[in-house]
Amino acid sequence: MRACRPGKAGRLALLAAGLGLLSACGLFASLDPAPGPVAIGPADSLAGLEAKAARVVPSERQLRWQALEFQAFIHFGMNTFTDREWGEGTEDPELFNPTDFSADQWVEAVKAAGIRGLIVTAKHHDGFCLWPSRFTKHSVKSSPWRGGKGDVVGEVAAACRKGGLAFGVYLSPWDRHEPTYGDSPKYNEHFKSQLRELLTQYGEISEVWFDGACGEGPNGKKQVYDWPGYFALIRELQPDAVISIMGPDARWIGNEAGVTRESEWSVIPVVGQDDAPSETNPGGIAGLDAQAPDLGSMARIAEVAKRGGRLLWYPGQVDVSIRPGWFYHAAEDDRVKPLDQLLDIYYTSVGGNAQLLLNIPPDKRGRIHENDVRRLKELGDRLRATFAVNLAADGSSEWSGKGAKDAGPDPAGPGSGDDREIAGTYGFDRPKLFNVAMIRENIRFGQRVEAFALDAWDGKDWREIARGTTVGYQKLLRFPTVETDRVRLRILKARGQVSPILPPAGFGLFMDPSRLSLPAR
Ligand code: FUL
Repeated sequence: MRACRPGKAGRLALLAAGLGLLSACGLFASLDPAPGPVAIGPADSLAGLEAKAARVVPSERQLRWQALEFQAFIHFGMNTFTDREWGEGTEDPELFNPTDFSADQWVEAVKAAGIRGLIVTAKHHDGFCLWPSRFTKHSVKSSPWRGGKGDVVGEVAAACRKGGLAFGVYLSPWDRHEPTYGDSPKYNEHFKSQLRELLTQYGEISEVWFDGACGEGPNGKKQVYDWPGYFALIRELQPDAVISIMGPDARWIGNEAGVTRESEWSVIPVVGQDDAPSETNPGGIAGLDAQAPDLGSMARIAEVAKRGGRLLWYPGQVDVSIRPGWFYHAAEDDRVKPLDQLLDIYYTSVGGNAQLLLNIPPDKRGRIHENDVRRLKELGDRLRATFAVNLAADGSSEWSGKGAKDAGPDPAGPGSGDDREIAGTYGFDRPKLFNVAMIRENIRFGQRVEAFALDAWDGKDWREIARGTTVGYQKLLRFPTVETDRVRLRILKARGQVSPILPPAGFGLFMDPSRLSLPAR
């Protein structure tokens, strides 16, 4: 077996520079990667649509966001003290009084799980602000906590910075306290003023999370949100911040149970040309049903093309709580999700081309409860034990078949057409024992794999140990323990070329020691 040392980064840089020059001359314009939307319409053939889908790539801010992989969601606020999930907006600020608040304890607890970012509910639907906003009295400044001088958002931002976590804010557009809510222009100004405070007073904000929930009934208040105005303000003040859910950068996975699709696509077709979110269909921008079972197959792309629309890079985020509720309830202290369930969620989200946003609600002390702290540490210990050593890192690898060159931004060419099976073979000088595999596409060049299979050499023949559909940012596979000195990854179906998937960054084999006893198949 031949050792493969492709010097990939350098070659890709040259390739990208070359294509840049060619496209500047107009020669390669149609093959450029497209960080923005790509229009699709009824005139596009299936092959044309496939080539377009292969060109769609993430923005730099989406790339950074995806690499966070696993973030903490922190629901903390008035509901923590009233034992509710949705406040009415009439709660007395006197009730907000954490007795032993520690943002450093939150950061330490979530870092133990391997979490890389944190998003705090700066304002939930009840309108109570965790920072001393100048635009309402309904905030920490009217509470007894720290004599009305406290600022939860400020302390959490500082603790995240100190602890090396990305810091994001959840700001509920629906506000049950604010009197201007429903007087659309006035509330929009109010909301933008609050956004401006959050975006200018707390350093770098990595993500702004806009919740789509609104419980106003048919006789309730009707607020027409100025989404373009909100987005423009965020882009102006924090250009690197990802706008999630009711925003253009990351979509809701479609449920709050931690479930991803078998085929999770980041290249998503949406009907129409409007980035503003749909209020009748919360969870993403207009033209997308975030809960639909199929968001990105070629059949779905063709269906949207018939009506006219766009292809977007719009990756999924999985928000799920470690307990039944989003906010802390003492009655749920014994209902922290078991480790195995959290691991399943981790493997299917972080390992299923999505980002995991795990909610951990601090208690009335303002600390993460001991039971949750313990579970987070167990989760982190297990992940660290599994992923400490990439067993494929010291092997040799060979990438063969029609796509056996860096695909770059060109989706056509070798590897395209009907016969496009390509394979990577990874060999080791001695047998390895493993039960987890990692596969990654280089998403800078888009998401292209539609089906793959993983084989192990049993001494006489190849034996399939796993198969799947999409890969995207990362696919993690679990299977009974295998011992072999050779594995093979076959790409069975792809939208054009696929860059070689090489260890250690693109391909990995790992051993989860707690599952060592599972028999080899
Ligand atoms: C929902 C909200 O209504 C819940 O209270 C929670 O914040 C969840 C993350 O989103 O839409």
